[in-house]
Amino acid sequence: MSVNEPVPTPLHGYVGFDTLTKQIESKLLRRGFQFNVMVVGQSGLGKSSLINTLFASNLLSSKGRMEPSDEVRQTTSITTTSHTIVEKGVKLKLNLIDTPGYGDLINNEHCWEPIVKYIKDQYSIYLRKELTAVRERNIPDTRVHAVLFFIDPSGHSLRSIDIQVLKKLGDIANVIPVIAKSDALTLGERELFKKRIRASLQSNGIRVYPFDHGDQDDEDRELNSLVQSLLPFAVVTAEKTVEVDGRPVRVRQVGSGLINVENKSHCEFLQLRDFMLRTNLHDLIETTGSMFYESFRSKQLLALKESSAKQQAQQHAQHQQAQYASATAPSAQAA
Ligand SMILES: Nc1nc2c(ncn2[C@@H]2O[C@H](COP(=O)(O)OP(=O)(O)O)[C@@H](O)[C@H]2O)c(=O)[nH]1
Ligand SMILES: [Mg+2]
Repeated sequence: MSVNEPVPTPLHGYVGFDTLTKQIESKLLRRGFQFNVMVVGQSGLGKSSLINTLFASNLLSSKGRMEPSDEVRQTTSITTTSHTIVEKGVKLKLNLIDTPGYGDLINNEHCWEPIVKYIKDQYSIYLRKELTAVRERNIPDTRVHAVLFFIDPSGHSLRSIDIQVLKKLGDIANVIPVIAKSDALTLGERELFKKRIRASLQSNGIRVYPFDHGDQDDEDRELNSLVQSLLPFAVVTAEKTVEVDGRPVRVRQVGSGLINVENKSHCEFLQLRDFMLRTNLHDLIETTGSMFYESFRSKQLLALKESSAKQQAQQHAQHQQAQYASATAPSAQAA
């Protein structure tokens, strides 16, 4: 045994450090958790409805709830709403970032710019706070932990604008693609569409969440490959709750039938929710900090270092020039 290796020593009485995990838990519970989700996709694809169905609350207003006389709402700027939801004592502070207007126009050439800017701005804000001399103990986290990307249920393939945007977003955040309003497709069409989308993501080198990274064990990787083979989640959102056998069931009326959105054979809403909230919520938050923010941070700091080195070299050259000029000036020569 090397000198540095600690020797397992038996305890002769109860010390109490087994409460460490409880101490951490109660501190975390008091503080709560921050989770920031962005939704990206054309108007009317059910972004607001999916957020409301995911968190089983009425968090974002959906067009479906507006009066028929209301004119079509098309916000073009990014809007953020904050909510706190509590489940069995666990407090989740939610920031919901809506990007209405994405891809709605005929010319969508630059429609992603505000979205990419928003994501990078949050990294930048966090970095500035982190670099101040007197740092806050808990820096408020507005970094986007998950981007739900809504694909039109056309049944054909991804639009070229979507490919471009997915590429850009996949490099800077955790992107989870979903097929919106998948009740528009038959099960066969849905499978074919999903297959085509996966092929398109792969051939375009688009990285979507989940992906393998160094911090994972075999179990994580197994879950990743299972979810990767399921992407994108074909979702249907709920519009009402009905009672079936005395139990509330969240459904959507389609034609004369009802779709139970929590039935795995009807759609993949449940798979998405379980994956996003029950198994990978912590990993989404963690990878945003340890991978995407870290990469932004190192690029920024490197650029800062380079520009200050350049500035120093410039100052040095100016200083030398000034010295040479004063040494060769007529007054200096005369003296
Ligand atoms: N058929 C169908 N309609 C949906 C679904 N999700 C939402 N909708 C409807 O689509 C309309 C627009 O939904 P909304 O959530 O406001 O879309 P957003 O503009 O993307 O936020 C509303 O009338 C919803 O009821 C779905 O899964 N299937
Ligand atoms: Mg909306």
